[in-house]
Amino acid sequence: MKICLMLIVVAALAGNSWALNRCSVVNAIRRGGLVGIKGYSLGDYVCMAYHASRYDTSLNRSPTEYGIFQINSYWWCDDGKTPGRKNLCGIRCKNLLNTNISDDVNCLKRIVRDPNGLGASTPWKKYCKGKNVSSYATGC
Ligand SMILES: *[C@@H]1O[C@H](CO)[C@@H](O)[C@H](O)[C@H]1NC(C)=O
Ligand SMILES: *[C@@H]1O[C@H](CO)[C@@H](O)[C@H](O)[C@H]1NC(C)=O
Ligand SMILES: [Ca+2]
Repeated sequence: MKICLMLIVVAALAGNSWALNRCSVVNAIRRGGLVGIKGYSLGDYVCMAYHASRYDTSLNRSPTEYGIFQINSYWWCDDGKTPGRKNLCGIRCKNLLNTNISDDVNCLKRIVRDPNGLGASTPWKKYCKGKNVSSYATGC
């Protein structure tokens, strides 16, 4: 049992080598001035990041979704390959895969200002919308 638990812990650590801790995500979102836009709370954004990527900034699970917020390459960034891409954030998608998320947060700000707001994010709609998300933001 002990060995089994240890293996799980080691696997979890290895799998999350690019994951930020929750408080650095909280602080980057705070600094980015996202809180209060259209009434969204800090918890909404952190909940969205958690469910989109588990805070893994290197996540590129589908060919068109990039980084901690799983930002889409059709609308928001340029990956040099998505047909018809709009690049409304004016950034390279690969810059959404490094551990500095200040540009990711800026792009999210642009996304949230669009009519759909955080409704553009499936993880937010599915796991955060209408829920009590305050615990994602506390203690940092
Ligand atoms: C993170 O990136 C921004 C530009 O997107 C830059 O201004 C800032 O200095 C970078 N921060 C660190 C710690 O490298
Ligand atoms: C949300 O949950 C927190 C504890 O996680 C609690 O303190 C708070 O009262 C709750 N807010 C609402 C509106 O239910
Ligand atoms: Ca980045």
